[in-house]
Amino acid sequence: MKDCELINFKVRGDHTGSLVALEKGEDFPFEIKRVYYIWGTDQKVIRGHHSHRNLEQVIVCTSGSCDFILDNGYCREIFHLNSPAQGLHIKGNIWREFTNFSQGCVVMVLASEHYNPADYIRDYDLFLKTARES
Ligand code: T46
Repeated sequence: MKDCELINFKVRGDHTGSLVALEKGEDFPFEIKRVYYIWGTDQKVIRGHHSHRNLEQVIVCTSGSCDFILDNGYCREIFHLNSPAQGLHIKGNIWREFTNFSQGCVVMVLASEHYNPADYIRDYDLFLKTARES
């Protein structure tokens, strides 16, 4: 799906364990202005239910697994995240829902902008209208 892709991070480390470093300009698509993380969500809960007007994010499941259901207004695609060495890059107006959280799942999100409630589109019909106009 356009504007949504999985990024494979370069994994460093040695026999003591693995390490991923994310630096602006080096294997990372934008300047990070905000980091947040989500944990303690029950398996069947569905989070998200929104899109963003002007935000890029890279989403990493640093522990456990979960499913991201992305919708561009025409089709839906499910991304199963289960590796700290992969990030789901989302840019543009993409409706997202995420669910199927494993025990101990931690989702870390790297965002291109500061938190701004006005950037959210939380009405699905409005999302469809804006997605199909662009
Ligand atoms: C997204 C998905 C993947 C803040 O105060 N600051 C923040 O930076 C964020 C992201 C949230 N909040 C507050 C707003 C709510 O009171 O935290 C509470 C939960 O946020 P929300 O219901 O938006 O959480 P999710 O899991 O539905 O969505 C979040 C992000 O908001 C969203 O941008 O793409 O994770």
